[in-house]
Amino acid sequence: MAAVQRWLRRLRTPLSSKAQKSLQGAPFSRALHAGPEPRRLSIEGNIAVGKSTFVKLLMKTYPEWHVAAEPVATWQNIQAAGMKKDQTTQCLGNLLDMMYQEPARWSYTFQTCSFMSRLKVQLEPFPEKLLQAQKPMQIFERSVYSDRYIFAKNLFENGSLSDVEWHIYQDWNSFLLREFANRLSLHGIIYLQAAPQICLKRLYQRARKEEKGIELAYLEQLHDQHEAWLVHKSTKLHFEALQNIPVLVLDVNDDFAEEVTRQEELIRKVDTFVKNL
Ligand code: UDP
Ligand code: D5M
Ligand code: MG
Repeated sequence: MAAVQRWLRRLRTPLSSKAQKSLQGAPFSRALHAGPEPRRLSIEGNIAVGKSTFVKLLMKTYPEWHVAAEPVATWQNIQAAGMKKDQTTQCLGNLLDMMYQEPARWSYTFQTCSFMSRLKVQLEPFPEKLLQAQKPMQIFERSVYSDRYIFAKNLFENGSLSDVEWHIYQDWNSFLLREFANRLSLHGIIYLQAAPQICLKRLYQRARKEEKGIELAYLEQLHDQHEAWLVHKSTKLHFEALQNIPVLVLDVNDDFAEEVTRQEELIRKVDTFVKNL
């Protein structure tokens, strides 16, 4: 009984303010990590421009870097909640397909899902190789910021999100981005830039079945959103930390997937860019 009372007393004793400060917002893995804080770099660009191909090239070049891949498979296969691990999982639907089939019905739902799934992937504990790295680097394949300032913004502007949905979205999105800023905000952005026609050609080549109805006009809208945010800097942003992030623009109109010389050229630019982050 005395032991239980001692334990309860200890639980009620407030932490020293120093201890509280050091724990606030610190993920478990970071609390154990004494080295430099990882730099967070997002790879941005239009649909099918070559982000996943480029991320593979980065991994080959910098195996010590850690990638948070875009969780497309999660969107293609929405699982019933509350299933135990050993139970056969039940697919409730392909939300990526549903959004492209009926944008006005599913775009808002898609934004909640894409945001949450990116958050989960990007907040995962750091793997050992990152904790050991001299200059740890986390690569995000797209970010919670492009969700908002490219896709959600565009879906609102083209009428797929209503005024009410856009307002509610921005409200929770701003709140959560502020809450998680110390683990999500970016130190740099690599923008893979190519003409929408080139992206459409690559999109057809990739032949993801959900995307077969995508038209050039949609890729042009997304291209303009990227240019406004990352090149002309005319997009209104709501987070101070997002205002002055260094952006490396890489022209990938020419094929790099199979071109070693082109890949070397791109990696040289990445190397210089990350040295200064
Ligand atoms: N691709 C290509 N040349 C390039 C880059 C990509 O032919 O220089 C092809 C790639 O093999 C794939 C398609 O374009 O079939 C889309 O690339 P990825 O999936 O990497 O694009 P993402 O949508 O991730 O940006
Ligand atoms: O594939 C990602 C696919 O998912 C592509 O069809 C765009 C779509 N996507 C990604 N994020 C969003 C948001 N936030 N809203 C709507 N659609 C989205 P990629 O490999 O990038 O071509
Ligand atoms: Mg991809």
